[in-house]
Amino acid sequence: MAVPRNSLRAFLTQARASLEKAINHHEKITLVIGNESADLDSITSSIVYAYLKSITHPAQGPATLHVPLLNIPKADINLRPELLALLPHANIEQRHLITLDDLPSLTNIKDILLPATTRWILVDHNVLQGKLGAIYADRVVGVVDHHADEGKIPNDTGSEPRIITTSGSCTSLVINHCREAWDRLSTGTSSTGAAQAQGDTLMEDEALSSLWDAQVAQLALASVIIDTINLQDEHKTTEHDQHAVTHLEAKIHLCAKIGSQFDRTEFFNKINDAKKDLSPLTFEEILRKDYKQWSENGMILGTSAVVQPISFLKGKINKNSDSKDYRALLEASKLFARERGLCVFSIMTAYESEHDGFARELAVLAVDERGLGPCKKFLESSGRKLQLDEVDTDESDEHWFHTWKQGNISSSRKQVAPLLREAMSAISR
Ligand SMILES: [Mn+2]
Repeated sequence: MAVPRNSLRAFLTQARASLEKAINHHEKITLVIGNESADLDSITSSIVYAYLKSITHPAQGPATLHVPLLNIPKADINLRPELLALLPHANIEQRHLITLDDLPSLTNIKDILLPATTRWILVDHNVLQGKLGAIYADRVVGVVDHHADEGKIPNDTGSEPRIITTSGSCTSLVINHCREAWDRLSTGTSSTGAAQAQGDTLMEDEALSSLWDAQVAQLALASVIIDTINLQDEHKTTEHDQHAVTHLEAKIHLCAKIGSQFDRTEFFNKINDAKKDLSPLTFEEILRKDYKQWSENGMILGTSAVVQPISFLKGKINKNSDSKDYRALLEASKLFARERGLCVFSIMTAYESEHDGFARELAVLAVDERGLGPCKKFLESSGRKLQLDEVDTDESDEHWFHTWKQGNISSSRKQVAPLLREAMSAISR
């Protein structure tokens, strides 16, 4: 389907219509999906990739409409205040986002959205997980990711990218991959009949397209600067991120309307403040907000990344009682983990501490007996590497639960989850 150059808002409306058509008439469809934690990076990677790929032409042939799919139900959008704060900058609203709720029910999806009619591009992960993975993993045709390569995507992806490399933000890799084609569009003769601005004023094509570009650029930039702490985090920031920021800022400044008042630090503070504000969320919602799970050796590992310290979580649960007591946290975590059939559950916090600056903590729970061996193994093999410093310990008969200060602050879930998975796969069943 040919896609005219258009605003992100108009594009998302068209993408939704195209998905509906594919579902109702078994038409071919290309989907771009981020990982199931659906953090800001996954969401902007899929939207920006889909948008830019849809409006730019590959070397041969016309552009293909790509549908960006958020890997969460619609209700979970509300767990992401940083996304809600960002959407107005891209002139889009919650209702424009396409989520798992827009797919047919998972029980009969394969009869409606026939695997053979679908193509999938993975961004911000490189293995399609869960039920979608069970049905559509063979239909993955390309990937852009910054996690460890799990070797599931063929080496030759033909005309689609196979980019898996270290960077602070996956969105940076998306931008750098698409920027040439995007630039060609801006300098080329790309104007379309879509130059009718809202409010019925006909704007000059160039002013309009630079506004659209600046809106998309802000959407992308937010993830890059959130994931690299405005390029200040030396452990995470790479050249890819720096190049992407330079490019995106230039796009923003090309638009007089947005560029004249744009300040990157101010923008970072705004989105980051929204991200850290967990006050409206319940304990369970906080754990769901940035959640990932893996199957390993017949066991399931669940992990929640949280941007406030464990003391904050204890306060959420304990409310009026002693907020130092870990037992309520243990019980509430166990409940969350059991609902998901987990053997091992981990909470990883990262936050700004008043006294020590940036800090991390780790909590690990063996949810049932099977989880016990892997948990012990993990502590034995990775405790020193992560510089784990004991805070709470419960190794009574029914529990194995620890919380630690994590001295090694450069290890995020990207590093810690593989260590847990290694321990799980090393245990003989
Ligand atoms: Mn990411």
